Amino acid sequence: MFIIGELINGMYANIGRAIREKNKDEIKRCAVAQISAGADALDVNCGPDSRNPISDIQWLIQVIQEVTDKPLCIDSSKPQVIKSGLEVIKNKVIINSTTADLEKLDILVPLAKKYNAKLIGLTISAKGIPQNKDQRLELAATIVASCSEQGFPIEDLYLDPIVLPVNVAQAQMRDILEVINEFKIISEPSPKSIVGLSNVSQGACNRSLINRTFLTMAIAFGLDAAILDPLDKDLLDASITAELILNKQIYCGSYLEAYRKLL
Ligand code: THG
Repeated sequence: MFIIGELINGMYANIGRAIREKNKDEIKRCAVAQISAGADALDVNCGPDSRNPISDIQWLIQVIQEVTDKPLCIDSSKPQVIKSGLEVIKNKVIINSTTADLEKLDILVPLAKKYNAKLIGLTISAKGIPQNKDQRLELAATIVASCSEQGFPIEDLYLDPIVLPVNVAQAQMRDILEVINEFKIISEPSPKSIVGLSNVSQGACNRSLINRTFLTMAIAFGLDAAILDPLDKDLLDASITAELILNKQIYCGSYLEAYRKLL
């Protein structure tokens, strides 16, 4: 499982404040803590309240690059913000994200090619969030087709079914899990899959339990990557154990410690 730490997001009060006050230490602490806990990459999102996302994203990326050379996942719905982030990137990069809208695909796929970036494609369009599996697959196919036409390598594309909160979209959870598996048969080579895990428990109680149960199930359906809270130790333990059960890790008495040493 490729783990992208979600905590550098202006949606969190401490990060929102650090961005406003240009408090580098708070951002650096958050970056190092997530990587020490096992994150393979870090999501970077200015949050909905940033008044200057174009300069804030550059500041965040530059500060984070002072403490790590892990890949950064530039998270914005605005292509200009992603473009601005790419201008200062030194680490490997994941573009988060394009939708299935052609206006976005025509800007973001060439940018991903230019910067040798991986690309996250949300199965969503200007028409809104799909309500069933067929609509999700149709949008996924649109994204895959655009990437192929523009010569972007499909194995660098991560399709995201958009995880909805279980307390408002309970009836869609099974579709979301099943489509993760079905993304793989859209093309050869297969696109990869990713979810924003914490969405599933927004507004619910027992958040950590809901997150790790969903993650375990999604791993069984072939999930490749997740944006999640790497400081949730039970969550990472569940992820490692799910991979053990699927025979992706070798069992030994202290497999959790052994696997963590490899992180
Ligand atoms: N797919 C992709 N990218 C994404 C998402 C996705 N990026 C953003 C988001 N979804 C993933 N990141 C988060 C980060 C935090 C939370 C959920 C998803 C979260 N935050 C608390 C809340 O809203 O309750 C905030 C708590 C606080 O304020 O302290 O749950 O799906 N590609």
